[in-house]
Amino acid sequence: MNPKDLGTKAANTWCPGCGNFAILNAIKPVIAELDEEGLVPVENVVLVSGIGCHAKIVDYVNANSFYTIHGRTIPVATGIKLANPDLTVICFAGDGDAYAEGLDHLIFAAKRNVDITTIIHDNRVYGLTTGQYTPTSPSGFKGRSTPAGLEVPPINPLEIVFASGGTFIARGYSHGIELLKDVFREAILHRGFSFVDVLQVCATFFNLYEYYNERVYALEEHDPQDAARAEEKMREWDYNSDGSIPLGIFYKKEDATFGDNFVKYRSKISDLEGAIKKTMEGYI
Ligand SMILES: Cc1ncc(C[n+]2csc(CCOP(=O)(O)OP(=O)(O)O)c2C)c(N)n1
Ligand SMILES: [Mg+2]
Repeated sequence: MNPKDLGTKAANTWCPGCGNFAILNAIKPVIAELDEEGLVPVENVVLVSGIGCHAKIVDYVNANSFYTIHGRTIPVATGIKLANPDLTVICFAGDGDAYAEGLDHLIFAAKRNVDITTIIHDNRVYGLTTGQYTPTSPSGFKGRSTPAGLEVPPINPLEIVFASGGTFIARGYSHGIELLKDVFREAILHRGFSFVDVLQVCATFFNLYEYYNERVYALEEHDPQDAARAEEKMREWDYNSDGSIPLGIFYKKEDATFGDNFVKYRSKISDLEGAIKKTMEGYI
């Protein structure tokens, strides 16, 4: 399959220079390649998005998709995966979507190890609603809702997902698509909850290209199974500092998924139902 076959006729309304183009141009060849290799047939792919500039990505990829409401990308994706475990479910969420209104869902998906891939378009701003701060906006950020400069420090989403039990944690950057492609491919193939925070520049409301270009580097000779080292790397840049910004796969671990545990629970509960019925029969 040619990535061009995954294009649609929908008019693209992202601003010139938007980092979402890189995510779109990275995900299409990955989906095409996985289909070509027989690893993930495209008809089994479901894309799920929230509400925001990022969410429009599902209009631009010719695959099954579901537009959810703001902040509810992950629970809808979880339901789809539980209902049909044969599907490969990929979420596209914004930083507002996943770290503000939907943060509880992110934590629980990581805790439960739901077998879905979550790609966060982390532009560190509410793009669609024209420039309010989000949980990853740095201190001092001046936007629509904080014209005098934000006084609250940002969260580090990688550490939150790690602390919650996430089994695949990565960071990408929307300048250049090769690293994004590698990370997306590994994330989709990982069995369990895959989390990719993409530093996706909003050219209109928070243009960080220069800032990132001076600081990003790709993780090399890093063992993603080394949890202590992974955490150290996640802390190297805390979203508010001037430190170097590592990109790539920080952490990876094989573990039972929510689906595995759900099946286990179902069989235990049916045994229990039998026992309860027997006890009740004694009373009737
Ligand atoms: C339930 C609900 N809450 C709030 C909104 C308003 N709203 C729409 S998009 C958005 C923020 C989008 O920011 P983000 O998720 O970071 O996406 P981006 O536009 O930056 O890609 C908000 C608050 C809404 N549509 N629905
Ligand atoms: Mg955003």
